[in-house]
Amino acid sequence: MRTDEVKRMRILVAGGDGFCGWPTALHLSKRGHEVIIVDSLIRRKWDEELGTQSLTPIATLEERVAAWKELTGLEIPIRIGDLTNYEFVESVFREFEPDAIVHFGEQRSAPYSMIDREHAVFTQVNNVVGTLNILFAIKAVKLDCHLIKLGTMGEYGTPNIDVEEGYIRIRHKGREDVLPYPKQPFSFYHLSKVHDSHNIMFCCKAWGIRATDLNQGVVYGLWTPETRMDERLYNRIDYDGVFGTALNRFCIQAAVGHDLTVYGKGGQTRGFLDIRDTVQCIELAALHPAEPGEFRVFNQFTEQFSVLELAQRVQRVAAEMGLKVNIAHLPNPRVEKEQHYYNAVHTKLTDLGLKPHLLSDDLLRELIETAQRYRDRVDFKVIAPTATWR
Ligand code: NAD
Ligand code: USQ
Repeated sequence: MRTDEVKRMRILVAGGDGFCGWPTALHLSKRGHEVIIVDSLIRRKWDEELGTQSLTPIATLEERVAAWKELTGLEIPIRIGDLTNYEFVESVFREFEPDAIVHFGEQRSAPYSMIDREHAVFTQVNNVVGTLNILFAIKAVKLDCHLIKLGTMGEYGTPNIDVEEGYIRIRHKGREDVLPYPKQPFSFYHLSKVHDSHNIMFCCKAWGIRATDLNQGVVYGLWTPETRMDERLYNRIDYDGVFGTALNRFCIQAAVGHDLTVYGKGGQTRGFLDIRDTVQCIELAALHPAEPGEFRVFNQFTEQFSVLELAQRVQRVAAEMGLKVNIAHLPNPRVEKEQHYYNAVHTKLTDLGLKPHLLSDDLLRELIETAQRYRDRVDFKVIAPTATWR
């Protein structure tokens, strides 16, 4: 589809101040959609709680959207509020009447959810109640609004058979059915996504809601064409032991001379994707909505890697840049398989037209260079993992 042929939609981006939500909101706005951001700004408070900050300096949400307007003439209204407050969610729905809601607005760190009972309960209440409120607001205000929900590949765990896209055909005692793929999530956070999936599936069946569950892999990278336009549009990138994710952490560690923190053997294999593909996938899902009553599941990642493979690749690229980097095998703070079979299907987004940005040495080099530029903002004390699963 050419840019000038794109259907203009009203899209509500919940969690639009976060790592995936901010670049997505800008991309959708640039592509001509009418975008509104809803966020409670709680992610910025978790940084304060954990004594950390984004590697890159980030402007306030108000400064971000003002800069966007100044640079492009495009307006992105913002509404600050908590998705667990139903009156707030319904009022935003009544005001904006979205064609689609992209729901990024959850607590997304597995380690954060494993800190203690309080953080586990908070994560599940925040995520499950927020999603339920969105489902009820869709039912009350605009039943044909397409819910595009960020799920996670971690809902499936690492079974010893191929992971299918949401559903699996099972033959049992001479009968056959297509059933939701079995879930073996890795943490209380990943469990919250499973609970969400079940609630959404039920509402699709009961009320005829249309929904797409995007089981996203680990996102890496930082820059999109829009976020690099101006310092006030910079995206956040996490490197700490609670919110930082594997590949981004390794690049930042390489830049500041910290050993690469591989947990255990490092054979843990996951699906990964570039942040530029996250924004592309969201737009593809929005332009091709699920049918009324359909609970559609896409596996949103582009390549599989083991953690050790990624650490070795970062080590090689860093060496080419003249940086000597060691790989440390830390005792694994998590309970997970460190060597296992993994093969996950991911064809549905490609069928819709996804043109993936596969992992390149150039991207790793650029991430390492970005981290070198902001090395003064890196606090070595927050790099080690602190939350344990046991
Ligand atoms: P993030 O923490 O950077 O952003 C989430 C945003 O949601 C934050 O701005 C936060 O303030 C907001 N938020 C959280 N709870 C809220 C609430 N109750 N009300 C209003 N706003 C709330 O996370 P991210 O990395 O951008 O992830 C976005 C989504 O994508 C999450 O649902 C996450 O589970 C999913 N996801 C992320 C990754 C990844 O690697 N980052 C991978 C797979 C899936
Ligand atoms: N790991 C290391 N060293 C590190 C960090 C992580 O070895 O320094 C390992 C972990 O043990 C795990 C794997 O790398 O085996 C992935 O961990 P991660 O922290 O990069 O990602 P994860 O906890 O799975 O969570 C992230 C996002 C989450 C999203 C998920 C997608 O924070 O929101 O849902 O990726 S997925 O992994 O597909 O479930």
